[in-house]
Amino acid sequence: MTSRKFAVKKIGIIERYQEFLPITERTPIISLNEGNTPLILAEALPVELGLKNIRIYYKFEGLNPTGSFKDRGMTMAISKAMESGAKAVICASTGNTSASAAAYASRCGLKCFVLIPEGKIAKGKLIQAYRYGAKTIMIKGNFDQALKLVQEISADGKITLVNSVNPFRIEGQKSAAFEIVDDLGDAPEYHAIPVGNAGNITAYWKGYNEYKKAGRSDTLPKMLGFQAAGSAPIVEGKPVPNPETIATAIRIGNPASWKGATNARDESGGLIEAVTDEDIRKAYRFIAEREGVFAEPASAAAVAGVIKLAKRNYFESNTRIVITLTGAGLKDPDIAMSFDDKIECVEPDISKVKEVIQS
Ligand code: AN7
Repeated sequence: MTSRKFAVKKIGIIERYQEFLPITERTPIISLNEGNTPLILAEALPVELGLKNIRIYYKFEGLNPTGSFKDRGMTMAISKAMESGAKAVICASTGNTSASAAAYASRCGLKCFVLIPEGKIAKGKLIQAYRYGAKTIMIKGNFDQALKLVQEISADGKITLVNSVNPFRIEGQKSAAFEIVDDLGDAPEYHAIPVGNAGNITAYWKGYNEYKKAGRSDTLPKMLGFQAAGSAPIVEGKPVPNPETIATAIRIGNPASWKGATNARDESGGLIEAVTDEDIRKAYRFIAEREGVFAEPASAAAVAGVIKLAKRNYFESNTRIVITLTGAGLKDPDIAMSFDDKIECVEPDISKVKEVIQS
């Protein structure tokens, strides 16, 4: 047998951006080829909003291996956990973190425990954690309570916490900002992003700053964060004890990276505002029906935010807006099917089918 070269090189965010990441020769790279997600030019949205000379892009993180941006942080957190000899990892989650942790843990034989709020996590995410083989535990409570529990459980160091309070998560997630600058040639003028536990807005701001410092970009964007109105602690300036929103991913009342989010907002001259569930539902349908991009409701919160700001003429012309679409639409089939435009079901008869086509 002659040895052969594999045509496909494994390349995830750690290999691509290693000089910006805290890895060593001894770090085992646990990867599912995450990152390198497309920056998709919005066609319908700027027209709908009457925005001339403004380009809007969707950074579609739903195309990561487990369908959300969490994979960027998880490849780092799990690789570092393996480097340190960990045997098990744990997280609290509104769904995507648990899906990602479960996948990366399964890849390297780590035990994984996930705590999720009962009844308030999208079905696809629950199925992911469970099928990737994590020990999945439902809590009769919310995310904030679950996070407190896993922090206590991991405090003695026997089980590694992989929520975004783990700094390696933020390190990995900042790679999305690098990719955007690599694609655009510089930072955009505005970056819109949904805010839940506030790790991601913190990570992007860190990424943009590090890239600028390294001479890879000349400018920094204004960071525009959006929370759901029923779950908007940063906007209200105090924790929300019983957060509610249809965007269950960001149903978080006391974000761990609160300070990181307000720093990003203040240092960048941006803002953090709330959008209603109704606005989220509209934006969610718009990007699917008019742009061909199916993202989950939490992601649509950032689109709703850009729509809200555009309506009050917030954006300057000759600028670029990047919107992070954090997760895939297929994760939440219940929301997808919750609208009035029901799917019709008819007899297999040509006249019946034609009736529907013509209606
Ligand atoms: C699709 O999975 O917190 O502000 O436990 O899944 O960094 O928390 C998910 C968060 C936005 C908010 N969009 O990001 C979890 C979790 C989607 C998300 C957010 C989440 P952060």
